[in-house]
This record gives sequence, C-alpha cells and structure tokens, in this order.
Amino acid sequence: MWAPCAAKLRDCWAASSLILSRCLSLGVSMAKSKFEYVRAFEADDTCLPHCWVVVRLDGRNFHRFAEKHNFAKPNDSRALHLMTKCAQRVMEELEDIVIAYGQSDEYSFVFKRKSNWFKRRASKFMTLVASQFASSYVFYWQDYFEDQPLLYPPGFDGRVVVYPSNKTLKDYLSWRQADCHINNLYNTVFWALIQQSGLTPVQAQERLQGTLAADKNEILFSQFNINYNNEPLMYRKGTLLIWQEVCEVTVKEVKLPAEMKGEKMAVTKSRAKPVPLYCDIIGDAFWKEHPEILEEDS
Ligand SMILES: *[C@@H]1O[C@H](CO)[C@@H](O)[C@H](O)[C@H]1NC(C)=O
Ligand SMILES: CC(=O)N[C@H]1CO[C@H](CO)[C@@H](O)[C@@H]1O
Ligand SMILES: [Mg+2]
Repeated sequence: MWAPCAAKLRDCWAASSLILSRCLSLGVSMAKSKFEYVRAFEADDTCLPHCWVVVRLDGRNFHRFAEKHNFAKPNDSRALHLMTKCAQRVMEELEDIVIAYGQSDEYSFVFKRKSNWFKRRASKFMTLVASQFASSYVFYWQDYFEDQPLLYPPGFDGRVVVYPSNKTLKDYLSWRQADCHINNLYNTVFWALIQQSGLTPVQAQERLQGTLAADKNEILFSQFNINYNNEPLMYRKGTLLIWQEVCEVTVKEVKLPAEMKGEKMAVTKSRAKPVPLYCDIIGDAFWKEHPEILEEDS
C-alpha cells in the first residue's frame, strides 16, 4: 500500500515546510522536541580561557607499524618528513595553531591563548587535529614511501593539555625536545651496537644499562667514530613548525589588451606558511628571536 503512505509523507513535508517557513519569517526558534533534553548530557569540555591549549598526537602501536613498513633504524627520514607534511596540513586546514613540534611518532600543536575556535571545546580540537592528521598520513604516504606500500591504516591517539603561562608552555615544549634527545642518543648507540658490532638487541640493551649521556657519546666516538653532535639536527632536535612569510611563484595566464592573446607570466606573492625549523627550543635564543609566537594576539 504505497499510495496512502506517500500521501502521508507529502502532508508531513507540507506541514514541516510550513512550520519552517513560519519560523523563518517570524524569526523564532523551532519548537523543541521532547527528546531535546538529552543534549544536556553532553560534557562541558571547554578549555580554560586565556591558556595555551596543546593537542598532542601519538602514533598507535608504531613500533609494530615501523617494523611492518621497514622503517630505517635508528631513524627514518621519510617517516619524519611525512609526519611533518601532515602537521603542516593540520596547521593550514585548522584555525589558530601558532606552533607545532614533532619527533618520532608524535606531534604537538599549540593553539593561541585567545583562540575561540569551536568555543574552545577540547573534544573538537582533539578530534579535528587527529582526524586531519591521520587522513593526511594516508593521503601523502606514497609521496614519501615510493617503494613501500601502506599495508594497513595507521591510527593516532590524542590528548589535550592546557598550560596557564608562557613558562609552562615553554617547559612543555622543552620536555618533548629533551625526550627527543634522550631517545635519539639511546637509539643511535643501540643500533650502532647491533648493526656495526653484531650485538643482539638484548646484549645491546645490557651494554647500555646504567650508562649516562657522556658514556653513550664516548661509546659512539671510540667504537664507531661517530660524533653525536654531527648527526643531523632533525634527528637530534625534532621539528618545529612556525608561520613564516614565504614568497610563492605561480605561473598565471595574463590577458594583454594589445594582442588579446593569453600570455604566461610568473607572479610572485608572499603567503604565510608553516615552515620547518630544526633548532633548540630549551634555551632562550629561539624565543627571543621569535617573540611573536607568544604575543597576546599572535
Ligand atoms: C608571553 O610572552 C609574550 C612574548 O614575550 C608577551 O608578549 C606576553 O605578554 C607574555 N604573556 C604573559 C601572560 O606573560
Ligand atoms: C642520529 C641518527 O641516528 N642518524 C641517522 C639516521 O638515519 C640516517 C639514514 O636514514 C643516517 O644517515 C643517520 O646517521
Ligand atoms: Mg607511539
């Protein structure tokens, strides 16, 4: 019995569009359904005003992911550059991110203190960063891993932390960079012992047990002739992304009135882009050089 049903549907449509147009013309809000009250069950997760909001992503089970996709040890520059590409995309797509810092399989994004994007709701910040990042990771994979197909979809967990002052935000970023240094120094010696001295992972771990940074530097230098300080900065310091004006050259078709025919011309214009830097953020020099990052209305 289709006819009565269709008729009912039509009535229904007519009625609802009547209500809708009446509401629009009178400028009043639609009547609330009796189910509306469930809205109040949503948690209020507004981030404290005037604080720095940090979203940190971390690759889910990336130890296994790196094995399966043959990441180079101790570091894989393709993987690090892909992470940075995704982070740049996140900064370009989303609002109000003033700086980002990444190392290994993690990236942190700092939203400006006065951001009112999505009314500062933590869940919106976190899910938008995580989903934009993860889809970019898959989208750009082939550009960085030409000979290595992506075997399964990677995931990233996210968390939101709110920092109340310049000092706590700087200490947060310093903490992540110190972590990068500790891990990278360890991994560099660990893999040199395995790859160049033929130790098993267990033996390498035992050899490094209880060693200090100076001891690790000494092993690298005396046994492998590696001066750790000469290792590439991207591995030792991680990657910072900040907004900088970049000159862009695009080729445009320009109509010249005299000849009335298309002419190709190079047009340069400057545009703000998230640019990678590999430098120390623990000392004051970086912050003195870039005061605009922490400024009130950055
Ligand atoms: C944070 O640092 C910036 C840049 O030095 C400064 O303009 C701003 O006033 C500082 N904010 C606070 C709350 O101290
Ligand atoms: C610090 C470190 O481990 N650096 C190595 C990272 O991997 C590249 C090769 O991809 C080596 O050249 C670096 O020495
Ligand atoms: Mg991880």
